[in-house]
Amino acid sequence: MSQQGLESYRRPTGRFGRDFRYFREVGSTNDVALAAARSGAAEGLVVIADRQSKGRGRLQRRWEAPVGSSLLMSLLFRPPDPFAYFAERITMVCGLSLVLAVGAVTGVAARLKWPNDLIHEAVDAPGDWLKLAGMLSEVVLSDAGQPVALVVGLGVNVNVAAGDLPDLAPNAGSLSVLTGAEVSRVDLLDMFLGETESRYADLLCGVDPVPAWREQLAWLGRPVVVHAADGIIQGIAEDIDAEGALVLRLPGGGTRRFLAGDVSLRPIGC
Ligand code: BT5
Repeated sequence: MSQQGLESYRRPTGRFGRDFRYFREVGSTNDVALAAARSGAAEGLVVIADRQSKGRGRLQRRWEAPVGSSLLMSLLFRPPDPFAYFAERITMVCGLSLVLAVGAVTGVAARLKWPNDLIHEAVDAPGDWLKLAGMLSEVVLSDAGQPVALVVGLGVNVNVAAGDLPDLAPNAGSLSVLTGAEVSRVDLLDMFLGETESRYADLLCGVDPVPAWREQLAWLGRPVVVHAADGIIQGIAEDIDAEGALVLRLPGGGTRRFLAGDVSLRPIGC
C-alpha cells in the first residue's frame, strides 16, 4: 500500500493527471475544474482536495467529507461531437472505472446505483445498501452557448471512520469500514485514473460502455420505487436503454422511462 500523500502524487505520462492540481482546501473541486476549463485548461486536468467547504451534489445538495478522509476530485474532459452522446457515456466510464478500481484495490464488491452513486449492498440483506461515493457531471458552455467541456466530480468515502458516517448521510458507508483497514487513497486514485483513461480511449475508438456499465448496476430486474418530479412510482427496474434511461415496468403493465434528472431510486420488498 502506498504511504504517499495526495499532494505529492504525479502521473507524468498519463493523459489524465499530467496536469494534477492538489489543494489542501477549496470550495468545490468541480468549481475549480469548471473555472480552469473556461480559461482553456486541456483535457485530462485532475483537481483534488483534502477538504471542500462547499462540496456539492446534484441540485445544490451538499457533499460532506471529514478532512483528509476521502477522494474529492474532478476530471476535465473535452469530448468530440456529438457532445451529448459522449458526455453521457463519460459519466458511465467514470462510474465503471470506480467500481473496478475499488474492487481491485480494496476487494469491496461495489455496484452502481443508477444514475450516479457507488453503493455496497449487504450480502445477507439485499436491499440494505450504503452509499460509498457520488458523482456530479457538469457541462461547460462556450459564450455562444455550445457545450465545450465536461467536468466529472467524484466524492469517494475512503477512510471515513464509522463514527463520522452518520454526520454525512443516514446511509453513508466507507471503504475503510467495510475492509476494516485504512485504504491508500493514492493507490485508489492511480487505479481509477488508469481505468478511466483506457476506457475513455476505447469510447473515443467507438466502444460503447453501456453494456459493461449496465452489468455493474444494482437492482435490475428487482422491485424499486422511483422518486420523480411528479410523484413516487413503483415498478420493476426492467432495463437501461441505449440513452442510459431507466425503464420501469409498471404494475398495470406498460413501461415508463426516466432520464437521470432528479430521480432517486430505492429497492423495495427485498
Ligand atoms: C452526489 O449528489 O452524490 C454527487 C456528489 C459529488 C461530490 C463530488 S466531491 C468532488 C466534486 N466537487 C463537488 O463539489 N462535488 C463533487 P446527490 O446524488 O445529490 O447526493 C447528495 C446527497 O448525498 C446529500 O444530500 C446527502 O444526503 C448525501 N451525502 C452527502 N455527503 C455524503 C457522503 N460523504 N457519503 C454518502 N452520502 C453523502
